[in-house]
Amino acid sequence: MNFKLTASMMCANYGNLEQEVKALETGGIDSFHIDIMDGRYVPNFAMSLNDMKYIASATDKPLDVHLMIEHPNNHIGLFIKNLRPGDTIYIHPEAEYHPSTTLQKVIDAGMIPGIAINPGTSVETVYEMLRIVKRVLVMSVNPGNAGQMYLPYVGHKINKLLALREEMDFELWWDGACGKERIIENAPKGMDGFVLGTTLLFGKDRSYGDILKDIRELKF
Ligand code: S6P
Ligand code: MG
Repeated sequence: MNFKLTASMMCANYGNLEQEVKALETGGIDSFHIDIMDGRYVPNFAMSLNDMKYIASATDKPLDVHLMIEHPNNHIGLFIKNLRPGDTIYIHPEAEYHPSTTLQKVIDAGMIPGIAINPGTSVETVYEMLRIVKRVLVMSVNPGNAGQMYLPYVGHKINKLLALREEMDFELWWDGACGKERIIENAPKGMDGFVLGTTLLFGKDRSYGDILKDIRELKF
């Protein structure tokens, strides 16, 4: 089945970030998910610009930058400047007065524009933006922390978004508490990718390569 896997780098071991990046690459990860937080839009500070720049310098794989910051338009240039064409930038529409203006800057820079949809945000609220973006990140936990419990009501949103994909062109990705059950349930429906954090990938006593291989060999 053709789905992608990205590693949530806020869950990585910062004692040796270079080794983490290399081990994930060798293990077959498709991209690196970078959770940028400002302590205002979400109640945490996870990764910041320097972490992102370092990981960008340490890999040729795409970066998948999830901005959990207020008014991303004020700072979007900093991120664009340090990323490559083909990298993805997700914003949270609630955090912006004019999200489509911000997304246009991402498009103009040759990057992939995305929105992240919080558990409490309905598909209808972001409907028009689905025409602009190329990726939709469905949050199945409230943004801000790794290691949270999956919120089951979010599952209903997936079917709605999959139906809308018939008329609009975007990829659908899962972020939050992603376990094997979530992949088994959603990959066959056509979900394009999954963000892997503490639930499935980090802090285990197996290599990243073994874990990623198991996921790719899941039986549906
Ligand atoms: C949450 C963030 C996510 C987490 C991811 C961690 O604010 O956007 O990307 O890092 O959910 O995975 P897990 O399996 O620990 O929930
Ligand atoms: Mg994220």
